[in-house]
Amino acid sequence: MSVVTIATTPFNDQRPGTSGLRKKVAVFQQAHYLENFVQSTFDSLDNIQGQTLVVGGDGRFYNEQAIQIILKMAAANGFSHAIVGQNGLLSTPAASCVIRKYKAFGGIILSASHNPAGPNGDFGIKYNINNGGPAPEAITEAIFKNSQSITEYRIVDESDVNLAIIGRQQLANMSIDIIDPVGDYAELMADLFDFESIKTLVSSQSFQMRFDAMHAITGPYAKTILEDLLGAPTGTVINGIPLTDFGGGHPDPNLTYAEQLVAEMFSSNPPVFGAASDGDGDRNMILGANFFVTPSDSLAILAANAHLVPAYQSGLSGIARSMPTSQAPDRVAQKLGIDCHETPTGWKFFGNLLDANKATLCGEESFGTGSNHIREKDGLWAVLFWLNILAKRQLSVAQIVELHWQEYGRNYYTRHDYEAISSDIAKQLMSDLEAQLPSLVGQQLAGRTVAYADNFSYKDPVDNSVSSNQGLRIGFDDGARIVVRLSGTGTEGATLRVYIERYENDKSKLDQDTQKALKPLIDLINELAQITERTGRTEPTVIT
Ligand code: G16
Repeated sequence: MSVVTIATTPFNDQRPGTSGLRKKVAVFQQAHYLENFVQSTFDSLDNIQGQTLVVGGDGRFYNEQAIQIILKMAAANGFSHAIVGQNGLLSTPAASCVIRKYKAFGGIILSASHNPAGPNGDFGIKYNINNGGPAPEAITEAIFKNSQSITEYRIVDESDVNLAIIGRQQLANMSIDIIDPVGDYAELMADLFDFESIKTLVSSQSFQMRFDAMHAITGPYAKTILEDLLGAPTGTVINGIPLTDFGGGHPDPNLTYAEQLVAEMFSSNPPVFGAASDGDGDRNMILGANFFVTPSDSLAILAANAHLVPAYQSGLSGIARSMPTSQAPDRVAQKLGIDCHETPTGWKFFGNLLDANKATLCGEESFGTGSNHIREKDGLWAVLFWLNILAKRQLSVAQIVELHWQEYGRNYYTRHDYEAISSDIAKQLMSDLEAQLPSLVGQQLAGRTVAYADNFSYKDPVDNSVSSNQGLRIGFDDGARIVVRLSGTGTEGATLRVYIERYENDKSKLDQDTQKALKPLIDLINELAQITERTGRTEPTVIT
């Protein structure tokens, strides 16, 4: 076999963030940059000889070139088999599904999620373990450590693989199966949900829906599942052709970036159901006619209605949410008599809970929801879950949410993002705010008493590992909370995220404007952290 060993030197910026390594494309295109990270990843894994690796990505610029390099390095490092999505495509949830279904050793997913793509955009890479989920911190830290001392990498000197043709090929000692990226995933969805009821719903004259794939990976998945298998009319899926630059857009399914869908759903004659997914297909946004469902409420509502879905009708073992996600799911868990686990931001923290059957449903405020069917969050899964509920309850999205608030009370919730601010200013803001925290406890602020103020630390109940420094929290005696943290997924300067929530159970006060309902808390954190003075920003870049 034609293995070549290439001498290299370390790059100092290869520590994976919230979800893998994300950098500008130009950074990845530097000589040896991708290779160093891939070799550091393989070196952090034991016993890869003779194993199967799944490889695929969201189709963004540089996806195919990166896959050719990764396959040649996988062959040189001893993998005997690779499974690759046709044309290098696999959504993140589909990659998780394929890793689990074919009992692969792990997978490499190429994506920078919702970050813009193209030659001047972002690229990303992450390693997933054999449960189909993102590598835990012990592995990501080992990768980083290896990347700091790497001196060489191994690659086979062979011609490129033909990624376009489904079937088996050989690359040195490694066989490669190029698979249909959609098939296994669509089969799994059909196992989980009541497709017959959804078919009846989506084909009825009174039901119109729109799914915005934002020119990213979910186009082919949504077309196959929603239009071909479930019979939704052609045209239900918009922006359905994946483009290497996502059409110049920002495929982040939120009220700011999913402009076309939002305009239609808030028009005078809107469809009754709208949804969007992101670059790699793991996020979702759910809309009704003139109605936005916050991701935190969505998780709570899925949990409260899970008995209507075949896969979950026998009950949930627990729920898990990230710390900054609102406490709406906690109320459902309490009613169901199950635990609601609170983890740091990052889907990787749910893996152990799902594997140990301590949680069935998981979710994050960052437009991610998922379950134990795979080990990634899953955009289309959430859409199908909502369709299944709508089909069974025969109510509108707004009615379902409002009835939920009537029963459980409402957690008013918002996130304010200040993107691309100076890293130094952001770090100083965080450390100055953290220094104030001890003195806040017991104080009366924004009309309520501070019950606790700390930097969140998480002890995994399965392996007892501890992750500290996971976000600053100010909690009040009435359950209101303010959380401040820096994003771990940006590639330009720092992104400050401020999360604000308060609970309301007065039935006459459940339909207030969110920003107004939270104004005293928004003003408070702006003052405590001196956001405008320090960043020069008078408004957040994105409000969700
Ligand atoms: C990733 C992670 C999520 C996280 C989100 C935001 O999502 O998988 O768990 O909530 O980033 O993280 P941060 O607040 O650190 O930017 P995705 O969809 O970008 O892969």
